[in-house]
Amino acid sequence: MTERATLKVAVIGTGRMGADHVRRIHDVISGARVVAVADVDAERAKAVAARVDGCTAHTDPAAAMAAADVDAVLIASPGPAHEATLLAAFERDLPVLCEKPLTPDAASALRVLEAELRLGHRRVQVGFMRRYDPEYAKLKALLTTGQLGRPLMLHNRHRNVASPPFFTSSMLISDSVAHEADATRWLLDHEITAVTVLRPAPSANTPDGLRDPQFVVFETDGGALSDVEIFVNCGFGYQVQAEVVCERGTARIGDGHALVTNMAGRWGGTIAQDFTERFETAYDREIQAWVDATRRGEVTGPSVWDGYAAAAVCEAGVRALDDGGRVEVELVEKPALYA
Ligand code: NAD
Ligand code: ISE
Repeated sequence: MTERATLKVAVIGTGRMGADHVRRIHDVISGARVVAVADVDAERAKAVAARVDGCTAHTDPAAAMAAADVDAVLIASPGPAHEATLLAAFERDLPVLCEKPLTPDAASALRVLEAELRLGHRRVQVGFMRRYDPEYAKLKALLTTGQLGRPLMLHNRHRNVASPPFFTSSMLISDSVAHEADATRWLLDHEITAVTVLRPAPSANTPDGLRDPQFVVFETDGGALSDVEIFVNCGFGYQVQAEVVCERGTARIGDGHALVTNMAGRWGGTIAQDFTERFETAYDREIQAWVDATRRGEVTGPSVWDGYAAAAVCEAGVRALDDGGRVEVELVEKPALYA
């Protein structure tokens, strides 16, 4: 198989993640360079482009994709903007790394899926980067051996220090719990069939009107339960933990015990403060895997089907949050392209 020369990437959205991915492609990983960026905020695009030799800045994603020599696209704009950019990338049949969520709701995710089906081949890796985190990967490998027996329950904790000002109660599910929707499907190899959302009285440290924390329960078609504590204003740190309970044992990740100190009658360690710190290795491995696969002419990793399934789960979750009770997840039949 012939491997393509250096991949020339257009990065769409140069906010927190987009700028970090530009840095990663430039300074950390191999096989790619950024040749164009786009952001509706022209100054932001220019500032990021200025850090990379020969990189052009645009306000229109389509113009960045049409820039000289672009042969792949990394989308890091907010979720509601992903559909239009994905469809524009499909018009050029460009390989795409699309940050999670694929789109914020099931109908738009299904439109993207149908558009990729019309292309007739996979083009998109969705940015569910926990699959590339060394701890999650070890947990997945252990479950795949079958040594622990059938998974019965998965307990997830997802805590952020503070939510950004634009965060809404439904975004706790569609933007944050989207990760656990994917992690549950991937770790257990089950589809999620129903969602229930419970919530305690909001924390006093939560911005007015935000329903935070929430407790989400997924039921799966393999008869397992997966629960998620989502708490985006916990104040003390960025924590993502998971414990799987199986017929013959349990396994747990995310305790962050890399360094434990003993001093002056106390023991302890530090807690990461944001996702760029906790998941730095996962992002590096995710983007390197995308570049390597694209240069081989392949598409690997989380697919548009995974993005659509997570969107459908989150949509059911948002309905469960708003209306109460248990909401079933509705999925179309899985197309053969994603078998
Ligand atoms: P951000 O607000 O910091 O940056 C988004 C940028 O996109 C902004 O500069 C904004 O001006 C720009 N933008 C908005 N609409 C646009 C459009 N139509 N075309 C081009 N640019 C546009 O947000 P962020 O935190 O960087 O999040 C970006 C994406 O990354 C989201 O999908 C988010 O869910 C995802 N994300 C993933 C992780 C993870 O752990 N995998 C963490 C944070 C964010
Ligand atoms: C953000 O978009 C992410 O993806 C982070 O990983 C997550 O922890 C956070 O809650 C989301 O808002």
